[in-house]
Amino acid sequence: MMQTLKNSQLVNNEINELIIPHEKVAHVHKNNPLNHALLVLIKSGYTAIPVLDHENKIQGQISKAQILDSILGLERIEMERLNEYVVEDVADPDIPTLQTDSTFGEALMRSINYPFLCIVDENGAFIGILTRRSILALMHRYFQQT
Ligand code: 2BA
Repeated sequence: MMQTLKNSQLVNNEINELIIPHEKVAHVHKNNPLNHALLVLIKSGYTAIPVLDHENKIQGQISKAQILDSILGLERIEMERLNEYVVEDVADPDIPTLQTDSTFGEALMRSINYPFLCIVDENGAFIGILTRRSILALMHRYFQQT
């Protein structure tokens, strides 16, 4: 079974259908003020979401924890700093990206440390995300079949 999974290309696999497309992914732009990012995170309910630039390229991800950490003063949470920073000041720029022809094995390995993976096209433009949930769902389906 692992051999089948290793050899399968995302593009040829049902997993391609499991990508949550760009327009359904909650995201922020790198120049957005931090208070906007916190609003999007709270409203969407997600822990972390992708950060894009104006050319639709992935710039990293931002989480509620990073935002709270960045406004933590010595004695209190300094809410006023939410207007002083922009997303790229606090976002994590080092997140892995996959292309649609990446192997399922790569996706599986990356999802060990990352709850979602950003999928980009050949020009580096953001296509959507692959969640750990969809990767596990596909694995589960394979296990049931074998
Ligand atoms: P978390 O926000 O930490 O969410 C962890 C898991 O909790 C999700 O796993 C999902 O099973 C559930 N969950 C959380 N919020 C949900 C909601 N509003 N609706 C339905 N289920 C929800 P995954 O589905 O594997 O997602 C992994 C991570 O991918 C999420 O971590 C979040 O950081 C990101 N993510 C998922 N869908 C997203 C979307 N449409 N826009 C932006 N980010 C998304």
